[in-house]
Amino acid sequence: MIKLKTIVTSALPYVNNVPHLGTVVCIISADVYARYLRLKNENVVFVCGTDEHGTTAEVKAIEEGLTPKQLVDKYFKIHKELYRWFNCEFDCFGRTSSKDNHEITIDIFEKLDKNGFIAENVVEQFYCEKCKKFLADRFVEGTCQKCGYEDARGDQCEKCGALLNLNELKNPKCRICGSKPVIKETNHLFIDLPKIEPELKKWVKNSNKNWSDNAVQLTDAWFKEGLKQRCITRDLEWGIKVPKKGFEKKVFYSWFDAPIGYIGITKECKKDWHKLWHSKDTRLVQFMGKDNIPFHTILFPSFLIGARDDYILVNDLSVNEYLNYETGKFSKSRGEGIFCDDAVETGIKADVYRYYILINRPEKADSAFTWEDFQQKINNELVANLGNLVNRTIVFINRFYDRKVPKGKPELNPEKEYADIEKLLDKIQLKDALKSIMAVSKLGNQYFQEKEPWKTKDGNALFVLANLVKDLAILIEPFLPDTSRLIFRQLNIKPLKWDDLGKSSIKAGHKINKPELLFNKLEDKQVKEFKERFKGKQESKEFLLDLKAAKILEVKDHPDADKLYVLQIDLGREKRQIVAGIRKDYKKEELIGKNIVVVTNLEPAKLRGELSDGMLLAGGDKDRNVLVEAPKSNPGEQVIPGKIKINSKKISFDDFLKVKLVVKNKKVLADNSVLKTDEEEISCDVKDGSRVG
Ligand code: B3M
Ligand code: ZN
Repeated sequence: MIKLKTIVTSALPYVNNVPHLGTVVCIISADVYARYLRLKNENVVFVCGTDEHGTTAEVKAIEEGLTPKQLVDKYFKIHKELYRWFNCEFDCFGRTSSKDNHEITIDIFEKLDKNGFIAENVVEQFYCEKCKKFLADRFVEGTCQKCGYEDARGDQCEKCGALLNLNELKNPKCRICGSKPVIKETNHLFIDLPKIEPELKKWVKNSNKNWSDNAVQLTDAWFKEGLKQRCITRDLEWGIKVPKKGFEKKVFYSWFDAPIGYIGITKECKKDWHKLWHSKDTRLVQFMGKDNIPFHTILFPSFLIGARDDYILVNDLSVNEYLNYETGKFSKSRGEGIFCDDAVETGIKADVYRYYILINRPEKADSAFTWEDFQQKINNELVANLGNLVNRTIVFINRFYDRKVPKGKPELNPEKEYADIEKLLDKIQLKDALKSIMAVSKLGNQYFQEKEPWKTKDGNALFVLANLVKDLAILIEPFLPDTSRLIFRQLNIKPLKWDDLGKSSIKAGHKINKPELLFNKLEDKQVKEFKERFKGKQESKEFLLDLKAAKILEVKDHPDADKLYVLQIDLGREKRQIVAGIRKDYKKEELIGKNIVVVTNLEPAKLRGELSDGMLLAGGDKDRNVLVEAPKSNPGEQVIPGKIKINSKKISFDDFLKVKLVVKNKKVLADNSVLKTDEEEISCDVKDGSRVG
């Protein structure tokens, strides 16, 4: 008999930020399910990774002064490490920017094209004449005509949610250079969904699927509206180049190569990837957040159907709603909410976060992380129920029976409960399954109260309880893997499998280990402290200056001013000319090749006829200006004081003067925080208290 294989995927997170707790809901859910299948000795490949293309990465790269490649490398590492901390056990964790994914994306595109499912259309688009490029989605900003919000992006207004057409964005501005773009025509490629629609509809109707309600409803709604052609190309540099004549300057829309990334990532790590993705004995189970539904039920299946290459299509689809923070949304720029790196720093165990996320798993509606609720769930459920049962069972066998499990006969027979939990897990109803497991633990505690072994030293009861604790260690493994290991260690047996549920695996005379606490209570004091720590800067004071590290490339004397130099500098993504009054302080040769710090968002000005597009920072002694230097930082790297939001809009010189930059212990401070890049703290070799400007 051929054994069924299951590919479990979790939506690939964008890789432009540190993930927050809401981001891991989907990944942890997929992890629970994959672990459950492994526990049943099923053949499973759990695939996840990072979604690295698209405007989000390119825009963030500009903000951080990195190239897109540097940016995704940086965040890929962060994501990977954090998910490992959360005990997510991937079989493959890869990246959509990998060579394998490039190849498969191009292959699927060429097949779609050959089969007549790619259309070419002319569209109107913003074009920046200064940057000489078409501005994709987030590269244009302006005022939303619908609600008046001033920071709306080219494709969508974040405030009112409206999808914006070109003419609905007032005062459009190029996000790179700030100038006003023009509207120009350009050709784009579209996937011809109306042509694939009949086959797609048939598949949706006929195949045997287990989709959550929200997925079924949304997909129906799309069909009711009627499918339209959708653009799959973008004018960006970062992405998978479109292999078609006339489109050399374009890349694929990230939602084209991202779902194909599941296949690309499998190829990165599994030799038999092709068979896995083509065999009728493979079941595909996909986890995602609600905004990803149509990409997984309409678009991705259409790419695969249209390629006519016998790829498997999704069977089960599990969609979660959002997890918010306290009364609002997580926001890194406001410092609001608990992000995954913060979670690590709290010293609270990964399993405890997993428990909270899963017992509150937003399945039918959004839910919110609140510290009070977190505390309650830890103290009343983990500590008082599961932790307590395991602990007192181990303690009393240690105390009364010299660690040896006493003789006994099974008495509690929770077979029905176990069967129900299995059914729930098979249907991917993770929250209910976890609740039922906690109910089994509660049953154990009630039994304990009835038998009173602390008084009676009832050996039979302790035998029964030891085996129940063993069952709980099995049941809880997919949800709380560290806890499961810790229970098995105290029982002094190897981790068991799903099949061992209900068996009296722990025999009389077996010697167990000493007790260890599974969970710690969360105290009021801690709750107060964490709430304060993660409440965010509500007034959201942003740092006015956009400071970047820069390398001096060229120095010339100013033709009309004997105190000034005209410098050409490298800012990573761009070169600029600035004028600086440091001629009496430095020789030209001393300056060339130096890494300095430059204010990059000043309005450009002419100084005695020479353009100065930025200003270098120097600290002032009475008789000498000393450059602020960043020797270890790459040109273009952002220089910031602490964890603060950067303003990228242009400012006037008067605005600049509002920011107080001073030197203390040879370090440059803004608002009492040391300026830094990822590489170093910024210093200036002048005496304490000197102003920098
Ligand atoms: N990166 C969207 C998101 O993180 C997107 C998912 C891709 S799954 C192929 O919400
Ligand atoms: Zn521009």
